[in-house]
Amino acid sequence: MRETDGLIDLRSDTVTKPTPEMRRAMAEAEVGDDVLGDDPTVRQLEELAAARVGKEAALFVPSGIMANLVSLLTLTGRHDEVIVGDQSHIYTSEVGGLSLLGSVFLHVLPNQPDGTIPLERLRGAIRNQVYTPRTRVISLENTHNRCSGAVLPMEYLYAVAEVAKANGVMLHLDGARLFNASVALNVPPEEIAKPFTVVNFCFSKGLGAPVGSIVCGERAFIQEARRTRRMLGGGMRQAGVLASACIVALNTMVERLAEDHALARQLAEGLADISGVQIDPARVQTNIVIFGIDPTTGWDAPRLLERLKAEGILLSLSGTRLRAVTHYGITPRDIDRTLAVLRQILQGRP
Ligand code: TLP
Repeated sequence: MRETDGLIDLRSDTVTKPTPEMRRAMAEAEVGDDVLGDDPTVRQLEELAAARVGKEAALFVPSGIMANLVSLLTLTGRHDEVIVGDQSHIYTSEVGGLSLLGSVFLHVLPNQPDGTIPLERLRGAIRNQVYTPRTRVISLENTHNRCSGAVLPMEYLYAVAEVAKANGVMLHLDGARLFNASVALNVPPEEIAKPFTVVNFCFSKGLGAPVGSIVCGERAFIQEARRTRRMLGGGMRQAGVLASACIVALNTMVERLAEDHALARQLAEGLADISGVQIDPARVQTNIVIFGIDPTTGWDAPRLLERLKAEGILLSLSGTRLRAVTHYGITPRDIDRTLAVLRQILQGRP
């Protein structure tokens, strides 16, 4: 496994660099103008991705945010609303784009620490009166980034699907890290995707591709989604150069996600042993570790972040807490060093 160029970069699994096999595939990719439908490598990726999640068709897009936008703008219209969790990436980190671009309301319900939204809250929130917006979609996130990479239980997905069906509402999955959920549960991705009308996932996170996400659903939906992507300026020309790396990601980088999960577990358990760190290691199921700092240590998250940076260890903030994400290129030694440095800092004076 590769060392991370001196730095231990745990800011995100988006920091991964393409593998040698990806770089070779990119150099040799057969390409065409994808906006004109001419890129054979993009076609191949879309077919492969659709099959992997058990949907009819798929559409390659530049980013996870665009995947969410394309999915939800295509499913909704003016006066509609989408139910999302208050910790969802869509609500916390996408600049309100769906409302801004689509005149679509976000109906925000509290996420539980395990990433779910209670069923009774969902049922109670669905509305379609002449004086209300019309609930069109419930959007879930799996794994759940800000809930420490929580995996939504399969029974929960099916229960939400029933609520949605009973109320004529569609179901969308922000599956940016769908394959982390699949590996953690040992459940094939198509089973996780099954209850959802539309599913999107990212190649550029734990799967290590440099760029790219994908939207998957029924063929007629994907045709419409192509129009939405065009509107957003997301049509790409010789995109096979990127899609080729995504194909390698799907074919070679899924099973190794288990290594990231093991490292995250090692980190979470080590952190639980450091006085001043607030963490429930049982919450860590995949590759995201989120932890608080007891203020009586004299430290807070932003200052600790800076101090760690000076030691060559990069973390990020998740609200008022710290976040470490494991990924391709991170080694058990990196985790040991991160724990040792943190222990030293928190035991010393700020
Ligand atoms: N998440 C990024 C940051 O924006 C926080 C990260 O480092 O984790 N859905 C989910 C669940 C995500 O975590 C992210 C990115 C996205 C969508 C957006 O993906 P991109 O960055 O490709 O637009």
